[in-house]
Amino acid sequence: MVDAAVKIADAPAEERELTDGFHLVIDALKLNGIKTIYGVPGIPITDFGRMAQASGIRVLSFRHEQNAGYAAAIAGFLTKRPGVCLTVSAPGFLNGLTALAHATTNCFPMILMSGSSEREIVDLQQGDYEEMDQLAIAKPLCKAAFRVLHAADIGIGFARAIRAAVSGRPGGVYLDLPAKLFGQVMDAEAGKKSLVKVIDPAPAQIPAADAIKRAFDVLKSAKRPLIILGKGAAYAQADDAIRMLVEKSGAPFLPMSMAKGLLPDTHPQCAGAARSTVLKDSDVVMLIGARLNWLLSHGKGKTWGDAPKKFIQIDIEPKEMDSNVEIVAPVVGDIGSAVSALLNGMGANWPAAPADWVKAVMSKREENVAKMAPRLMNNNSPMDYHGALGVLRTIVKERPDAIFVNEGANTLDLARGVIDMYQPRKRLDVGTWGVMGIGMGYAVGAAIETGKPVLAVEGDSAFGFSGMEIETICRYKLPVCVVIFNNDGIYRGTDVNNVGSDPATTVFVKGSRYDKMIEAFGGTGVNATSPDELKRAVNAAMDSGKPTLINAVIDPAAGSESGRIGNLNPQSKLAKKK
Ligand SMILES: Cc1ncc(C[n+]2csc(CCOP(=O)(O)OP(=O)(O)O)c2C)c(N)n1
Ligand SMILES: [Mg+2]
Repeated sequence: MVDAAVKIADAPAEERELTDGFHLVIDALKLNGIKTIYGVPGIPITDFGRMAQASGIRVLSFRHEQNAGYAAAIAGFLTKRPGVCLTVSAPGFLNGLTALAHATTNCFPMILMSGSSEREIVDLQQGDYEEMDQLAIAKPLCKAAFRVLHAADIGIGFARAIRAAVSGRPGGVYLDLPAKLFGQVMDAEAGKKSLVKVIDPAPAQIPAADAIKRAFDVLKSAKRPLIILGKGAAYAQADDAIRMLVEKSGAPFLPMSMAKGLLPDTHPQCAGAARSTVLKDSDVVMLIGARLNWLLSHGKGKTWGDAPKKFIQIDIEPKEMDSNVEIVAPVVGDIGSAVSALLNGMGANWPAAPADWVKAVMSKREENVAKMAPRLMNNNSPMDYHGALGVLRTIVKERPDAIFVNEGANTLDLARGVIDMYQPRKRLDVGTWGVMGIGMGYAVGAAIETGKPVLAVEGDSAFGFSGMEIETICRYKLPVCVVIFNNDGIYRGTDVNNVGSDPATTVFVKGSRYDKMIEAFGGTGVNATSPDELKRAVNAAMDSGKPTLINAVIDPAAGSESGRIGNLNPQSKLAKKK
């Protein structure tokens, strides 16, 4: 029987049991194992949220849909099931849409489920409450978009949405739920039959045998092999097979940001601290769930050196191949299946990567690590990035289980380099777009989905995009410790506007005390001015599991423009005005 079936007072004599759109949506979600919804209530989905909560689904209410959307997006990454975001029509939908586009760009499965206004009025553009043709607007920004007009189609609508989100290359799906749908009544038995439990939503995609052989031949020919792990490899949850493949190959590996920890950054083959060397000097590069986009300089140019390269690429999406440079050994398939096929084929006598190459990479790595070490031990006050990150690095080492959320410019780039990760899917950050604003949404999503403590290290600008969600964190009593690297601004807090009295465009109120914000909601606020203070405060927060916000005072002059990617800023050829 449908859980939520009701007997309606004016039912015909035989007292048919009835259900409606509200309950069918709930039943469709539950049938498919979706246990959590992230959203913001309002017309026409307030009652739906209440009923979903009453039915046992966890419904987390945010202060802004974008943050709920980011929580859903990261839930998708962490669980391989679509994270669900629920919004009201027009403005709520638009607020959630950025996160849906972000999920699609990052290949995270997510469903944005928005209430919408009366179709007849919207389509005639007669000015309905929150009128907007949401389906048309969502379509180009996600993997698939559907609208359900009839209660009897809810089952199929959700089946299509779930399958579209998780199968093949995962991504965002929009599901348009008009207000009228929720109240539509139908026979409970027919309603139950109309629901679909999606069977094998993300079927394995086995790579072709000749593609695997081609990959072997190329890999075998390598004198200086390199394996690059992308967040697709982390998503795949094929951790053991990936580790075995890397170890069997003996090749240095380079983890992209969110693939850090798939193998520990301290692993003897990790080339994270010798990135420029391995990119330049390698001759065969095997990409596993990593794309040759801007983050890898499109696989060409100065970063990649002059020596010819051969690329092997493992990706589920055939269109990814040759997107930037020629891929001599494309392996199209899901990462788990592809890596297993490679591993099986390698057999017992696979020759390890040439020792001189591995040694050269490792000595470069040691040199770079040694160069960095003293900077991480300084106890300056105000802190510089390295002093602050030095203590956080130790804390993460001691608490490898915790989720590490990270955004900002310098705060991001330097933390990525300094902080070693030890377990898969523990580092969550700005992703493909380098977007600011994921912080608190990711923190909530990660805490809810994993039950693990979260340490979010945020630039003061980055934090501002989602800062109001510290109320959400306090309300749900989540074990989240937010550390704000407060350097009084975007990149630096030292810019001066020489014309007029307005502050420069990149600076904020000097000496802001972000820690006081969380106290308004009953959380713990700490102002930390030295690495020692920071260490004490973070350890106390992680031990207590209580919502905490630490204002880490960073020297406003310490950062650099745009962190590590200042080269992407266009330059004016005209002389700067005095
Ligand atoms: C949505 C969005 N808006 C704007 C930007 C441009 N942007 C890149 S980094 C950044 C903030 C950097 O400052 P902060 O977070 O304080 O880090 P810091 O470099 O100061 O450590 C901004 C606004 C962006 N990446 N995403
Ligand atoms: Mg800053």
